Amino acid sequence: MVICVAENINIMSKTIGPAMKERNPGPIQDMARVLTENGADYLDLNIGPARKGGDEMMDWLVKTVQEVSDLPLSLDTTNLVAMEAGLKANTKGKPLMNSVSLQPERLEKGIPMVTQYKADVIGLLWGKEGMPRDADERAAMAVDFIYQANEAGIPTSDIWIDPIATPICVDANQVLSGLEFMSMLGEIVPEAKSILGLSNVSNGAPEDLRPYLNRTYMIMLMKYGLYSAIVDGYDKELLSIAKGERPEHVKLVHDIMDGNKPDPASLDQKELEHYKTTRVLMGKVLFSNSWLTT
Ligand code: THG
Repeated sequence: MVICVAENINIMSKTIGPAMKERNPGPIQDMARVLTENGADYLDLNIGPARKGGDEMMDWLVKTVQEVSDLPLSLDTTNLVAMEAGLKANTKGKPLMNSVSLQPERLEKGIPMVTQYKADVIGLLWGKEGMPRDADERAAMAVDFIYQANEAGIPTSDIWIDPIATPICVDANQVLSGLEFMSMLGEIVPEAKSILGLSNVSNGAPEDLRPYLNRTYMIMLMKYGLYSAIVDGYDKELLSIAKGERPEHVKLVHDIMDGNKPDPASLDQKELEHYKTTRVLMGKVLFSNSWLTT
């Protein structure tokens, strides 16, 4: 089972963005209802950087969503004033702070909020020098984050480490490095939780093909105990996989990762899609927008 954080309530969306700015609850509450029905475990409320008035926006958004859904919330903003407003407005379950990075000023302000509001926190592996370059750097940063959070009294089980997923069309090596990191985290700090934005991986790929990358990558990460993922809450197939309802596809992908090559002629359409996508994500086949058809 993978905990699913629905990413759809975000300011970049063509319908939700204007509704947030106009404080129009209708489209947001409609979406929150559907995501809840679809089986999301958390709702991510993403207001972006929201430099001005982010606190008012987050306060309004939390209250608006809580009127129609009992799901716990993931408060997604880099503006810590807006983050605190969301934490104050929250009345449903334990909120998830998305996120606190390793940048010193963010840690300094973000960490005390975690304990004050009894929240969970996403430890975003982004430091002084930006993004980690490989799995070893990610592991070192994860240990550093957990150590500093523990020092402040936050138990490791409240920390969800996010190694930051990058688009496969930008750098296929980073996709592999995310997998390698996930296997390392389970060995170094088994009590720490993990989270990853799956849609980042397919960013830039044709819209109708993105779900294939998201789903197969999630299955690959599940091999190493992925705890949660930020997902498209309208992708019902992906939610089914996360809930453990596609064991045969999970087994197929994990077998391929173990080096067992299935006979492509024996696979049905869906299995073939997983097979081809696994090979692309493993770096065995170069990614191109026609990876499913060639
Ligand atoms: N880690 C953490 N938080 C995150 C991310 C992460 N928050 C933001 C992002 N990554 C996850 N959220 C989204 C939200 C939308 C999309 C991708 C990731 C997306 N939207 C479509 C697009 O841009 O084409 C459609 C937008 C719409 O709704 O109209 O792809 O990695 N901790």
